[in-house]
Amino acid sequence: MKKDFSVKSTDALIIVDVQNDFCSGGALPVPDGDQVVPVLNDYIKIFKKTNAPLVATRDWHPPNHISFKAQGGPWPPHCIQDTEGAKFHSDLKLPDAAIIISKATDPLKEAYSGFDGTKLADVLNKAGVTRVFVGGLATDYCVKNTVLDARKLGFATVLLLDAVRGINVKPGDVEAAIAEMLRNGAEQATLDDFPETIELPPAGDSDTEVLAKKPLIKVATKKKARMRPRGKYKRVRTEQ
Ligand code: VGL
Ligand code: ZN
Repeated sequence: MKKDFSVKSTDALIIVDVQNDFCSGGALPVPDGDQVVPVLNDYIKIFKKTNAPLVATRDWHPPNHISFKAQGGPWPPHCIQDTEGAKFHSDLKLPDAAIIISKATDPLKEAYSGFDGTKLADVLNKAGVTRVFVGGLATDYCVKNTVLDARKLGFATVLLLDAVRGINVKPGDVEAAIAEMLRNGAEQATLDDFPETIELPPAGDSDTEVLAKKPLIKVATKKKARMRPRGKYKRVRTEQ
């Protein structure tokens, strides 16, 4: 059955860690991490039409964080508070009203989930949110842990498959992460599951600009056709 994820005011969009250090040229680049930016900008447009809260999480480490190699952790230093690498990708069109959640700020504690040690659950509950849509970086770390916590906390949870990319430290990690999220009750969606997509004005990137003179409906159709081959994501079968 065709899915229909009409956005309601009880929904929230959670954009996970779309920061310079996780994008090309950054300290811990996620392969093709930048590719989530235009897709997330489309989701942002959809969510701005409702009064649904829009949350952006950020990895916000002190310089001596336990996850860094010098402290015995697995990662190179990344997303250090108030550095260029910790800033959101400059093309991400975060609205002024976006709620920024900083996480993994305790030097002695790793925190991959946006809910871990933050006020995120409180913020969502106070806003009356019952369903969250999650995209960003990285599928196999912070996206996965944020989605699993959202499920544990009782939120209906939708993984935005075209707006996530993963690290794949081991081949298959991303696929396993997606399977684990779905097994725990997350649903999956892509832009074409949103009825609002058809009304979106063309995105600002170069190939859609060429198409901008044609009718809007054509732009939406063309965009959809191009998204599947370009993305590395793969649909995972679930029981219908
Ligand atoms: C992340 C590795 C280390 C993430 C954060 O945002 O997924 N991954 N710190
Ligand atoms: Zn980190």
